[in-house]
Formats: sequence, structure tokens, C-alpha cells
Amino acid sequence: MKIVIVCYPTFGGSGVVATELGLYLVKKGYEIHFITYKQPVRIQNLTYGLHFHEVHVPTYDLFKYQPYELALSSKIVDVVKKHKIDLLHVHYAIPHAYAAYMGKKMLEDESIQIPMITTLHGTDITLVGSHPFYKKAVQFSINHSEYVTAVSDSLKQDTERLFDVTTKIQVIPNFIDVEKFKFNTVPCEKFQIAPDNELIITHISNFRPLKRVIDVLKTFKIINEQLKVKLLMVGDGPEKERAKRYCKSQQMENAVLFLGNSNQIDEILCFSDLFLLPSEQESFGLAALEAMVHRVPVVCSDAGGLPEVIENGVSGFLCPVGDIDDMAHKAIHILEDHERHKVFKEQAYESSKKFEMEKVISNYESLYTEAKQNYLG
Ligand code: GMT
Repeated sequence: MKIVIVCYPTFGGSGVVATELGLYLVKKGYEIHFITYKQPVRIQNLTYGLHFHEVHVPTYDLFKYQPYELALSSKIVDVVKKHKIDLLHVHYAIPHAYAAYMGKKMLEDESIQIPMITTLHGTDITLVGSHPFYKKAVQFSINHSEYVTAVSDSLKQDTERLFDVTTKIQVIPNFIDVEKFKFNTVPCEKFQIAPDNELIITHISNFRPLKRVIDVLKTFKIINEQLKVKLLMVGDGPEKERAKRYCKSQQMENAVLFLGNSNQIDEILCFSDLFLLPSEQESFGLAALEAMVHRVPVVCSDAGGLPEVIENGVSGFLCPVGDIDDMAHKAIHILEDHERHKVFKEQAYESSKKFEMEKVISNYESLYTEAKQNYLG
């Protein structure tokens, strides 16, 4: 089957999920065509069956905003025609679902029918999509997708609450390659970061306000008063400078390392002892799942889809949003006792198996088969 995947090429979770999905499908014999404005960060090499089509948006002075949707929908039409694509799978509704719908309509004019699957990831619904400026267009594109999936039950409920949805939403959670981390064969080079054998706490995000990065630092400050710890802040975004200033004001600069965006997430998580994710909202929390597969217990907020990923008291703890004392207390509880920490680590890994790649992706494959049969006959 030949599939177009439209996604963001960045470090964000939706782009990572779309890329990992495409890479897996290529291995299973699908022909995958990524359409984005840049080669996705997790794609190192293009192999047989894997194609990448870049969307160019030439700058024209008349426009205050360059029309990316137009360029994207035209690119979709070209790729579908040239490569005889069977279906479109778009990740993140804005503006991908809208552009794909336009592409689909243009193709219909040329008597080419193509089904469209939209996967909702979170902020495309909860934060941006439901804003009155976008809501109508997002609702329209959801309702004109043949199939809609959401990455958690919580996101499905949010979508149904915030929009007047007429298309059935199927929950297909995010996934992880559990087999890859079955055995830790290579010792993690922890000593480089923690020469005094400090415990390593990690946070990974895009440092947007809803990630509450200052809560990460405040929580860490309490832990740091009781245990020998270091904090790795991985990622980049609007709250980073504020976070750095906070560290300076609290004299924590030596204990906190800002690593920026990284392609070495596996290496970083390999030597991490605990993961903090105090988000205000989180439709799934892919970063938490990536931590769990590396045997890193997670202390996070009890928000959105996080309770569907983290088992409270098993793979980590769920705490009320903004309750820094509770998060610090739970983190210390896990870390202070070596034997207890070991148990949490194994339980985190065991919990991650619920999202085993092959099992989850088979749901997308069933959807593809159904879409092709129903739509094209
Ligand atoms: O977390 C972000 O702000 C990035 C965003 C994205 O679109 O990449 O992440 C969303 O999609 C991820 C993949 O499905 C989910 O794991 C994240 O929980 C979700 N983020 C939010 O809901 C805030």
C-alpha cells in the first residue's frame, strides 16, 4: 500500500510518532511518502520505500503570512498523482487536515478518490484548535476526514466536548519499540554527567508554558535539599530563558544542565533515574513513555492522558497539577531507597509494554485496509 504521511518534522511528539510509524511501515513493505517542510528529525537516511517531499513556500512581500496550506495541498495533489497513492494519513489537525481536505477535493476534480485519516495529537485540539479563530476550520476538517483517531481516551473526550464532531473517533495510543530496550547491553555512560554518582533527574519538553518548567525546577530544588541529584533539562522553547534565570536566582546552576534539543534521547534516558513531567495539559505524554521503556520511573501531573500511560504507584506517581511538594515527596520516595528504586524501574519498563509498537500499529494497519476497501471498493 502507498501512503502519504503529513506531519511536522520537528522534535515534537506528533512528528516523532508520525515518523516512527512511517519507518515501521516501510520495514513491513509499505511505500511511505512523507510530506513536510523539512526532512523529519528522526529520519537519518532515506531507504527503499521511504520518500520525502519537501513543501516549499516562497516568500512574497505582499503576504504578511506565507500560505503554507496552499503549498501543502498542491504538493499533496502532485505526490498522490505521481506515485498513485492509496491514502492520506495526516498528523496534527492544524493545518494538515485542512490542507489534505483541499488536496482531496482537487483530486476529485480529476476523478481521483482518496480516503483521509486524521490523527489528533493534543494541542491541535485542546490549546490551539479550539480557539475561536480556528475552531470552525478544525471542526470542518475533522468532520470531513473519513477516519479520525486520537492518541488517548482523554483526547477523544476533549475533542467531543470542544467540537461538534460527527465522525467517530477511534483511540489509537502512541507506541514504543519495547524490544529495542529489552536488555541493556551497553553500560550507560553516566559518570560523564554525574562524576560524584549523583542521581539523575530528567525533563524533556518543548519548554512551552503548559509544560510548567518552573515546576520542574522547584520540585528539583526540594529533592536537591535531601538527595545528591542532578537535573537534565532537554529541549528548547519560550520558557527556557526564564528557567535559566530561575536556576541562577536559586544558585542551582551547578546542579542543572540545559542540553537543548537533542537527537540522543535514548542515551540521555539510559542513564536517567527519574523523569519529571508536571504539565498543565498532556494528551498522552510520549516523552514519559520513552522514559518508561528505558526503565525510568515518571513523576508527573494527573492531567489529560497521563493517567492512561503512568500507573500511579507502579511506573511512577500522578500528582495534582502545580503540587510541587507532592511531586518532590513522591520523587524522593522512589529515589531514596535503592531497592525500591529498582522495583519502580522494572515496573516502569513492564508498564511500557502496554504500548508495544507492533500491537498498536496493527490498529492503524487495520484502519488503512478498511479505508482502502470502503472508499475505493
Ligand atoms: O507536547 C507538545 O506540546 C507537542 C505536541 C506535538 O504535537 O508534538 O505533543 C502532543 O502530541 C504528542 C504525541 O501524540 C503527545 O504525546 C503529547 O502529549 C501532546 N502534547 C500535549 O497534549 C500538550
